[in-house]
Amino acid sequence: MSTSTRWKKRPEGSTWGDFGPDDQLGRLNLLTPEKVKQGVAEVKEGLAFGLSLPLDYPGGAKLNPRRKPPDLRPTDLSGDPFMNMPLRRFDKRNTDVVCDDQVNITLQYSTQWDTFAHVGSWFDADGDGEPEKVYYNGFRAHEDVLGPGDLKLASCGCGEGGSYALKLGVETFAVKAIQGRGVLVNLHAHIGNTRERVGYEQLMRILDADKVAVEKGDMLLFYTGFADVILSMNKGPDMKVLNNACATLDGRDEKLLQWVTDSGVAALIADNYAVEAYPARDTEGDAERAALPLHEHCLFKLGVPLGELWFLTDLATWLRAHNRSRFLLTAPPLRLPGAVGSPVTAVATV
Ligand code: UVW
Repeated sequence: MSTSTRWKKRPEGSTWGDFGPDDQLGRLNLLTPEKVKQGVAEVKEGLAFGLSLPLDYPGGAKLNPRRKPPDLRPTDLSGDPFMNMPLRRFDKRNTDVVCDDQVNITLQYSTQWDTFAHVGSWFDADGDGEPEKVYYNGFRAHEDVLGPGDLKLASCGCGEGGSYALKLGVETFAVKAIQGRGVLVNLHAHIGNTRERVGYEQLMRILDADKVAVEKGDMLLFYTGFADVILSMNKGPDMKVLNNACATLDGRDEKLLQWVTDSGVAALIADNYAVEAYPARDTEGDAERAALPLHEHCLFKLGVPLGELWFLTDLATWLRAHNRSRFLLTAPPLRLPGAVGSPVTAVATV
């Protein structure tokens, strides 16, 4: 392990270096054995809630044209699709019938984790006056996070057109496993289905009204109702409705960003598209800054993973009916080396 940082300057208000010069886990370091025990202490009924949408929702590619629904196919041996395949084809004595499939999946199409390799920034980490493309803790584009054409791609067995996060990839989250205490904020109970950008003041009012306490190392989940609207569209998302549906966090609100820093939350998760409003910018002639300020703050500066498009409805309904907000959250991503995001089938246990 190196003792010196890979940067000379760190972004103002960042945690770079605080968890060590080589850290790739950020605030997930706060998911200590103590934190897991605090989560386990919230298991009183033994009821488990699955927190994933069907991974073929939202449906189509309208929510984000780059992201396509999963394409599921049988594996195939010399042109024979392995679906309902009688193994007697290979040996007359075999009685087995076998199905075996594969998927081409956009990792951030549906319920997902964003890693710290998902969003970085132009920043002068070398202190030489020239900004470069850099990620959490000073990891570099083209050196640590590789894309098409990067020479190092060959070292990870990728073809020229491939991509591979040598550092900050989702496998680091998978090895950590991501388990601890979850705390749910029910924004939908206060805001309903109207689009509202929730800033610091409003969030504090809601936490206060619902007596929700957030402590260092908690994973914080926001139920907005957005995933319910998506589900109601039956894989035909209507962007006119979705662009104006349900609460989002206001990433432009500096006080909210400061609260994310001060609260010590280990992860931010929502049932909506990007946790924050996207695009955040809504005025012409705005100053130069991130299109996704909460992403920049969490993924680039603090090392706080973002969970998006989770299915929180059943959990939120149960918690509200039982006057509770805390639970055990278990949410490992796929252990897929080199990926910058991952589907997640999280479980909340109350
Ligand atoms: C975007 O590219 C908008 O990413 P995310 O899935 O994090 O919202």
